[in-house]
Amino acid sequence: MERTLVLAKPDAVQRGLVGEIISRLEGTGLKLVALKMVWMDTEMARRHYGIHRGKPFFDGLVQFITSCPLVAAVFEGPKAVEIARKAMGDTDPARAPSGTIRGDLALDIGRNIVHGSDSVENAEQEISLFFKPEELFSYERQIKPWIIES
Ligand code: IDP
Ligand code: MG
Repeated sequence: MERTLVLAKPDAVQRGLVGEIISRLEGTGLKLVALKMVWMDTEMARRHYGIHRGKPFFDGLVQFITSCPLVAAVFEGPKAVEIARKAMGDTDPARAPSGTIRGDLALDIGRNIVHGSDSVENAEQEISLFFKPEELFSYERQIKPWIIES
């Protein structure tokens, strides 16, 4: 089953929006399989955002993401990567539609409150950066047939 990494970023922690972010993603029907608070260090941040190294916003992004603890979660389900990113909306909150997390709760691309993996491959790498295998839970939900047809 597909998994994706979700981060309620330091701005979400500061603004008291962690519960709302997790709640909106739970509401999609995706299954929460891991959750913890993490204070990223510079090395971890540079690894997580390695693809953006050299871009003008990179140093500010690393500074921001390490400035305060964040909350990391793993959600699981069919098309988890795509479903979670759709719930978050575009990277720039100004372009994110109403009804999405960023569209409703953020204003600035540099303070867009949430991260979601952008591919299944990247999700696997990102999850392994944040979580040990034993921190990912495997369990059944009785409600599953009411959320997933087969
Ligand atoms: P994503 O978070 O929607 O996947 P990416 O393009 O991967 O977007 O960028 C990673 C993060 O870098 C964004 O979520 C945002 O926090 C930050 N970022 C991206 N572009 C800019 C920018 O132009 N200015 C400031 N921060 C940016
Ligand atoms: Mg990205």
